[in-house]
Order: sequence, then structure tokens, then C-alpha cells
Amino acid sequence: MTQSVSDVIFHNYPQSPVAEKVRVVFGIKQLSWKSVVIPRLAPKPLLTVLTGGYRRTPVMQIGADIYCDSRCIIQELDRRFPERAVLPVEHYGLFDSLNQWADGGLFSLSVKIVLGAAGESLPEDFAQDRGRLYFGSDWKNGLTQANESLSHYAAQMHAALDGIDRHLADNRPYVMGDQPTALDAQIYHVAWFLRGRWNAGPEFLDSFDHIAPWEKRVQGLGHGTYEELDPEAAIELATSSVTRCESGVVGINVQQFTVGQRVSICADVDGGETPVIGHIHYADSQRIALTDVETAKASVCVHFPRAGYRVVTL
Ligand SMILES: N[C@@H](CCC(=O)N[C@@H](CS)C(=O)NCC(=O)O)C(=O)O
Repeated sequence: MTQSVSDVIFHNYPQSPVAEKVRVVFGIKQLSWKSVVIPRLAPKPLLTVLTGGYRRTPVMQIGADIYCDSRCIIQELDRRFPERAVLPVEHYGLFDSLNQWADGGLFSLSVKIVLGAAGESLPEDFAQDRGRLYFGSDWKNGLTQANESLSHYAAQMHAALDGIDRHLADNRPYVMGDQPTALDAQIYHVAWFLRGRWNAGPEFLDSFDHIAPWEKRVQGLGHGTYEELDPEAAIELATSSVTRCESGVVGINVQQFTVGQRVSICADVDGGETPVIGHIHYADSQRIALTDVETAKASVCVHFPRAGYRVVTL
């Protein structure tokens, strides 16, 4: 069966910065996709019925294959649609380390700034949900501290973006040179979040010489083309499809997994999230995929990145 680009279903909501990262990747790759708009707050029953409990944003679906986390999504997009690759082969290790830094440290810093600056003005349900997700069980204290340490976090962000600004100073259009890559999407989604959701964000970003013009260029790449799809139609599609993922444990098998083993998978942070429980269908050093996923309605295959996720055998 040939893969059609319009088979890509993206579960997201407009305000999500991590979804914006992937939307920019759709733009770079000039893909067409279907958008399922999901709620900003849990519970999200029409999403978790596909993921087996994973509730973060975004999630990509292609038939019965469900890809959780932007890292897994972007790797899969380049694998299925190699044209206009966003993960360059050259210097891949260095590139991927930078990607992981942007995904981890840089994004967390932006969350502290945006939530910290919002302070008391955050709606209570949103503060509780995002507080627990990003600041752990003592989230009230975490939010207060983020508010009190705002200038410290702004200085940390300034130090990080100063490096990017200097890097762009040779008038290269994109971070890696002439062609946009996933790293542009990575760094851009943080700038997009700061500019859009932090009162002081525009002034902060505009104080750099090269960041704002680069943001404009990345924005100009667009989001590819998309149309909306009902969540029910997406579930129906998953139910009537079968996974295209081969089965096996490939490469160096540090945790000595075997196909069929029952495991739980959860983001390796104290976010109060529901682990996804299922049976190993595929694993390598970058990705793990489960079938017979408990609590998932359809016979899906749910994929996670290995980086940042804890897999526990049950
Ligand atoms: N490591 C994840 C992080 C995803 C994440 O934290 N997304 C935020 C939205 S930007 C989220 O899930 N917030 C809670 C929600 O949407 O329910 C990824 O790269 O996809």
C-alpha cells in the first residue's frame, strides 16, 4: 500500500507550542495533513482511547499507528516522507544533542517563564493541570517560585538565545544554514510561545538583532496544508486499519526487552500522568511501540521515543 501524505492525522490544539513545532515541520516538508482539535485540559477521552492514556499534545496518527511526543513524530515524518528531510544526516549526533537541549532545558525554561509571569491570572483549572504536569506534586510552590524567580529565568533564557542570535549573525537564513531543519522548528516554538504568551515576550525577543527576522522567515514557511477531521472519524480510521510497524527488538538491547513483554511507559518526570500499558511490538534505541494497549479502544500500535520515557516491565 502506498503512503499518502493526507493520511497524516495530527491531534493538537492551536495554542500548543509543541504542536506549533510540528506544524512548522509540516510547513518545511510541505505536507498536507488532517487536524483533529483536542481539548487543552484532561480528560481527553477521544484522544486517550487511541493512545492508551497518554494525554499530552501533540499526537500523530497514521492509520492504526499512533505517535506520541514531537520527537517521535518528527522522526517518523522524515522516515515516511524523506523529501525535504528536517533531520540532516550530516553531523546528526551534534544536531540531535541540540534538539534534545531545545526539547528539554530550553522548553522547560520557557514554561517557567510563561507560567511564572502569568502568576495569579492563570485560570484555576489550568494552573492546577499545568502546575502538576510541569512542577511536580508541590506544584503550588513551584508556580510561586517561578513567579518570584522570573528575572532569573529571563536571564537564563537570554543567555541561551544570545547564543542563537550570535549564530544567526552571519546572516544565514536558518540555524543550520540555507535550509530549514527541525532545529529551526525546535527553537522557533519556544520563541513563538514566549512572544505569544508572555507579556514581556515581544520586547525581550526584539532586543536581539537576528532573532525576530529569523522568526519571520520560519513563520513564512507555513504549516503545510490541512483540513479539520472529527475525532470520531480518526478513531474509526484507527479501528479499520492495521499497524504498518514491523515487529522485533532491534540493535543493542540495554533493557533486554522481548517482543510480547508487558510494560508500562510514562514520561520520565513527576507529572502525575497515566502510564500507557501494553505489550512490546517493536523497540530500538530511539523508539518503542506497543500493541494490545490496555484501555485503548482500537487495535492501535502506540509509539514513544526512548529518550525521556521510562519503560518498566510488569
Ligand atoms: N515531550 C513532549 C512534550 C509535550 C507537552 O508537554 N505538550 C504540552 C502542550 S504544548 C502539553 O501536553 N500540555 C498538556 C496538554 O496539552 O494536555 C513532546 O515533545 O511532545
